[in-house]
Amino acid sequence: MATIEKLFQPVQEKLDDTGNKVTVVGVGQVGMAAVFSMITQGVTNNIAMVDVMADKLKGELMDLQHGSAFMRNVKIQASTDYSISAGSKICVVTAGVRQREGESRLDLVQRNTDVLKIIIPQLVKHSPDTILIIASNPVDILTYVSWKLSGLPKHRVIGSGTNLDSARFRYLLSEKLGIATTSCHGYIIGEHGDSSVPVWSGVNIAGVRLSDLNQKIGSDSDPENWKETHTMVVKSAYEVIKLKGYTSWAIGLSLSQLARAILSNANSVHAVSTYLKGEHDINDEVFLSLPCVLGRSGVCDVIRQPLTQTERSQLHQSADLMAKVQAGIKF
Ligand code: 6V0
Repeated sequence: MATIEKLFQPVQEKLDDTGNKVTVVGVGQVGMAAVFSMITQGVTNNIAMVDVMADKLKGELMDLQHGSAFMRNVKIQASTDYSISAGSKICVVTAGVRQREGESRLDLVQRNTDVLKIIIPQLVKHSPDTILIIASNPVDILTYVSWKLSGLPKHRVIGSGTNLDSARFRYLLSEKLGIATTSCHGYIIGEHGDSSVPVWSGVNIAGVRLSDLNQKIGSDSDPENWKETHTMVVKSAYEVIKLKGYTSWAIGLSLSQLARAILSNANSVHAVSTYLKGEHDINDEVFLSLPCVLGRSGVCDVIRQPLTQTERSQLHQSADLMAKVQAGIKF
């Protein structure tokens, strides 16, 4: 009798499904930061990683598996073959080319659309019930592209959007005010990146709206120049890229937070890129960020956030830009 047979008295076949499987496509800086955040924060214990680089995949897989004893019973798989993604509740897409120093996110559109043409049909084929979370840039446009390519209902295709911008904003507010980031409430909506819109009218600490204390907050005529905080958010990705070559930890944590909201059916509110037609009188089929309620089925509600005239027109400008860029995409 073999050792294994001596050890086990079989009772029934083990099930493969943990109920919380997540596939991450792209094991670059962003993908690996997302994987590491999700498995160390206990968001999932079943990760599949897909990339085109077989050696990199194997190296990352082995390195993570060697950490198994320090994790919570995580099953990790990696392959260039999408069949390992089968049965994923969430597929996070971080594959693609990233911004070079000085390159705008919009410059990446066609290059990354071509990458998605390969990836999205494979993911949907193996996990028809999945929810897609797109992180690849330009994220709002690529979320639209993924929605088109996937054929999934709009509530199941989500872009990481301004969840990261909002986190950066809250951190910078916290530095200015000397209190914890988690106690600074505020949302950046619209386009992830250069034309994002800070909703100053809603920024508050314990319900105290800063716009009630400073009516000019966020405007050019504000003598305290709070607008600078948002300018720093916009510049921050470029600065990090200049300093370390890429951004990873914050976006990895942001993706992990979104995955947790969905897998745990949290109904928590996050600024994510979602189908915008019909919201705030936007008539184009574009994806931009608004605060959304996220649960097991994806986006459940969009929060009807009151916007000032300026915030509204900034959102419309972004929507116009998205529609214009989308019109030039070759599918
Ligand atoms: P990276 O480190 O170059 O990793 C990209 C990975 O994608 C590599 O491992 C590639 O091999 C892989 N890849 C390329 N083509 C394919 C394909 N056809 N199939 C499978 N895998 C493929 O880039 P990094 O991880 O730094 O960035 C990835 C993407 O995330 C870029 O588009 C960034 O611009 C974007 N980011 C988005 C952020 C957000 O807030 N949404 C934040 C940071 C970066």
